[in-house]
Amino acid sequence: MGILPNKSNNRNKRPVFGMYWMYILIIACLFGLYYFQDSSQTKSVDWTEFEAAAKNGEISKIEVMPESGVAIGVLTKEGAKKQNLQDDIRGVETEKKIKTTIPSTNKIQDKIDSWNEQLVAEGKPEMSVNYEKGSDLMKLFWYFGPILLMFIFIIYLSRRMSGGPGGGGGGIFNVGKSKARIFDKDNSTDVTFKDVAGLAEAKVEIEEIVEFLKNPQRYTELGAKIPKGALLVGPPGTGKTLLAKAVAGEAGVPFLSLSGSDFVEMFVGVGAARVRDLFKQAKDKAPCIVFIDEIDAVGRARGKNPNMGSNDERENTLNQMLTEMDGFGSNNGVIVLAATNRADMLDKALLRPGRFDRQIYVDLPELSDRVEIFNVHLRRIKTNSHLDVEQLARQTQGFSGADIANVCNEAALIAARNNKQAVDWDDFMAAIDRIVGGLEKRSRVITDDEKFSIATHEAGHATISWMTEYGNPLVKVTIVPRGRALGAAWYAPEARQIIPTQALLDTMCGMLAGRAAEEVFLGKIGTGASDDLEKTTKLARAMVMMYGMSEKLPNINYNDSTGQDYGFTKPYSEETAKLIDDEVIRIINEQYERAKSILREYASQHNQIRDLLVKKEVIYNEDVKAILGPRQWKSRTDEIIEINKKEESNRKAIEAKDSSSSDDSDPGTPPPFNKD
Ligand code: NHX
Ligand code: ZN
Repeated sequence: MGILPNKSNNRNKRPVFGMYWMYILIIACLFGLYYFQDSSQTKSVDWTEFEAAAKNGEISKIEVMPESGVAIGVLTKEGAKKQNLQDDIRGVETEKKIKTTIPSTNKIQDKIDSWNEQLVAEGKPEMSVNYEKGSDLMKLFWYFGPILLMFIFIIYLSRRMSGGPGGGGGGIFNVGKSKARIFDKDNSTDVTFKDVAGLAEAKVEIEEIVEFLKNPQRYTELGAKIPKGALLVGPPGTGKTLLAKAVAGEAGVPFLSLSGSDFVEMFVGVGAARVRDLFKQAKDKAPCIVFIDEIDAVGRARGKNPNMGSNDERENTLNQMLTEMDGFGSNNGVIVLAATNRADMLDKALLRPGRFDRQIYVDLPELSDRVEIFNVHLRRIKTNSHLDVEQLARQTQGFSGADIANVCNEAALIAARNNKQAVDWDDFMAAIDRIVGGLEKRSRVITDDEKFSIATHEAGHATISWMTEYGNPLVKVTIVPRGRALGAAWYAPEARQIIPTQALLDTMCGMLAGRAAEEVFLGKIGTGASDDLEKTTKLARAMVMMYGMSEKLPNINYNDSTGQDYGFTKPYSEETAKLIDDEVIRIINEQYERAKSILREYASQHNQIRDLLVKKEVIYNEDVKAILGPRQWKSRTDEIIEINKKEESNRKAIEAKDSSSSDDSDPGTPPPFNKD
């Protein structure tokens, strides 16, 4: 994976080579500077001249470098005058020196000593001697060492940036190159459409894109234009990237994959340069597919007020992308796929015809899809032979494909931890609990008193959800601490296409039931219900502001689905704000009172559930059923399963009929015309 083909490899190397010349140039300049900026003037003299100067007291200091056999004398003012070195460079007072080669290094100290004796005798100041170990070269090193180290560090950094998986376009001097990873014949993904479970409709659409690339003439002959781009939209983990990978695996054309955030860099203009480079690369390789994951990183709607300014760079990148997509003709075989989970936040210009004109929705998997997804992941896992996959799918309402993969893996881990031969139902249940609720914390110390309150709270949830029409079907109730929660009632939420008002009210009633039970049966309330209250309040607010379901503000939606903030200005008046608040409070109060009255009505059953909870810590749907009796209302999930079964048997019946009757008559022949 991630190996770039030769062509772009060459392209990436050239600038790096050029850089070496630049480094050399810079180093040469520094050397030059060293020689010019040396603040001393040095004159080379022969030994006799040097000796004369020393004896005359014209030297104040001698530096001896025994290794190179050089002695340098720092001249006094008079000495400098004598040597004609008195000119100061640019008015800066500098040290003037004379330099000579020493005839015999080992006798130099004796010589200097004798000169000094003579100077002292004449009443002149002594010369100080300084032996320097290093040669000129050593000095140079001390001077340039730090700079050199810095350069090595920079080179190392730029090397590292260009390295790593994907390799392409790295290095601080290659910022303008696109970072696309390329999959082609030599290194393709081994994902195919078979690995994509569920997503039936999305698969059809995307298979058509593969068709466009494989035989474009079929479409162009009829005058159809081949679309330039398709947007995969859906919540995280639903398999957008997987779909794209499957396209790569199936199409048999090169596939350039990169993420929207790859365009983002701190330097100005880099994003746009990368977009340009990407499309250039794509055109070279046409027919091919470009896949941009998380396109919202660049494609978010451009700001309305330009003086904000902070996102200029992203806008440039987006503009460049729009231009590029307009720029290439529709029939040159480049199709751009992009994935996002927030299509509503994307700039409208990206979505107009000629750019990403097709949107492929990749939704959370439905029940039957989840069965398929489970089957795909269970292929790799050694499971107990009688694992009920359908039941697993029922218990994972609202899970994405990635979540299901996680469940399967977690279940296998749990089974392995317990030294099991195969992964069984309990492991899957534990895995689901773990993923939804976090780690179990049996070590948390809970007093009997607290246990009683927790059980009261949870039994309240259980009772209400059982006794309301739209209450979610209960799976189990537990008072074993898990994650941040001390106890929980677990439901298998029902996937409804349309949610009636009453369903929202019942849900709120169920969420308030914990607090209500505390009030009714304990006579005091605690802090624990904060999360319940938060969810309830959000739901009540959504009812008023989003669904237009309140009495005083019916049919009004103040929700902004484009994701752009109103900032400080609200689209409604102060009076309306007050009305909203009043309605939210009214709805919550009503449901709270309702919860309390239901709890009072079923007080004995509630108390039975509570006591059972205290005793067993975990109770299941059947236990609650034994106390409260079977629910009056039909579960929608059951209905769906019935519908699915009916459809399946219908299909089978038709198939059987087709295969038996296909020889007898040709159903494709239209009935003969009747001439009057
Ligand atoms: C605390 N936790 O924070 C303790 C440890 C009322 C019996 N002092 O409503 O556990 O009080 O029906 C996600 C999930 C906060 C976010 C659970 C944020 C729990 C849970 C506080 C049961 N079950 N409350 C519940 C609970 C608590 C809390 C959460 C969260 C309790 C209640 C937590
Ligand atoms: Zn609760």
